[in-house]
Amino acid sequence: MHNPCRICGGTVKGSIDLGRHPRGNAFPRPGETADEFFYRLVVGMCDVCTMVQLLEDIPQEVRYHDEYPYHASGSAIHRRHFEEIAQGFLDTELTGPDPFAVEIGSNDGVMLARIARAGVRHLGVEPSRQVAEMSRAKGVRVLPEFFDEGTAERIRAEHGPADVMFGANVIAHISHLASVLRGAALLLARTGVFVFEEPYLGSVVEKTAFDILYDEHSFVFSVRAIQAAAERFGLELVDARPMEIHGGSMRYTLAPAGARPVSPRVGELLEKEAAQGLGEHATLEEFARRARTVRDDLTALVRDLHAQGKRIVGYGAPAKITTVTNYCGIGPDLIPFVCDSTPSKQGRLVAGTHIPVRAPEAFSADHPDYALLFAWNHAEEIMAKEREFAERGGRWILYVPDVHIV
Ligand code: JHZ
Ligand code: ZN
Repeated sequence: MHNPCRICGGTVKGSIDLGRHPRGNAFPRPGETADEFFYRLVVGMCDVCTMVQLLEDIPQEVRYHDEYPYHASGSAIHRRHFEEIAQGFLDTELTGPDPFAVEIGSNDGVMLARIARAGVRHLGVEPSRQVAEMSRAKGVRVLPEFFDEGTAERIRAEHGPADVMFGANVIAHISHLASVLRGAALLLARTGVFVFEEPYLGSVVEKTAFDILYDEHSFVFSVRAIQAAAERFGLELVDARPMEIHGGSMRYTLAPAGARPVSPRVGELLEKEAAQGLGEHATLEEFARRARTVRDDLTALVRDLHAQGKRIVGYGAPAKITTVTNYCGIGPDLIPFVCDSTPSKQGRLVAGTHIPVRAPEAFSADHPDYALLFAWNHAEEIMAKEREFAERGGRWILYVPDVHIV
């Protein structure tokens, strides 16, 4: 399978083929599963600019609909993370006269609410109605649209240039990334910055975190690919910082070309990426082999425990659960339910495998023998919350970076 690169037009060769998958965040209601949408989950790298991308593209209106179920404020650690980002902007970039901040994909307003409380001019660009309403309730101003070049032009005409543009776990979702970068170049003040953080290819490869691959992640960014993409559209990568969040992310800072000094971190990270072989097809092919091993080990373990009469339930229903359960063929016969704290996911099913999602009380009311931790990036927070489970002899099953029991 080959495709033209969405950024530079080079050739993208499909190196990781995980087979047919439904949408990661579809979470259908029982009775809504008859005509589920499936696509072929194939990921590859551009042989010119090295951008890692999905080969098949699902229309954004299908993915980010009114009931988009992911809430960015769904974990205490995430809430703190986003409040710190907002405070950081208030202390540094938003100190001039009448500053203006724009967030792409502002979700439930977890970041912008802090900026709104400080009385700073801001605008969230968020097409999914339910989360947009949640942010309005926090005093956040929202434009219910998808961000692209045209939106950027209209925002600039109405509000003037932006001192800060921000996006978290959304920029890599936008298949028209070229238009977003053109839009950023249009909307940013000469002294402004475009900061975004997204799951990092280096961490995904290092941890064999194949479950980060699903329909929403049109791209998996690296420092090298973002540097090249920025350059094409009159921007410059001036900083990159690794983050722990979401199992390993990178925060990129772009500025108008030549406007700011480039941090030495950029060069250091580029060297590290070269040493890790991130720009090579062979690295992705090796990743695909390791993903198959994880799949075989996890399936064997779950089947074996089930055959021994052990009760296993799932913990957390992140979008990732859709990839891992569909890829491994794990359904409600092996995992009768998965618990998740997000109200909009409860009472629904994991797409494709139809494992029911229930409230966390279903877990604590009747502890199983084993809990398969799908929200592995929240392990610390969840294990602390569910200490009693382990104290009573319950064991956690993890599959990142390999299958193990703790
Ligand atoms: P979590 C999200 O992916 C969505 P997901 C998105 N597509 C993206 O790009 C990536 O992030 C990077 C639950 N939970 O954060 C809440 C508990 O039940 O790993 C969530 O449903 N109890 C935008 O969906 C899920 O786990 C808890 O105590 O992979 C975690 O989802 C905690 C802490 C969480 O994101
Ligand atoms: Zn390319």
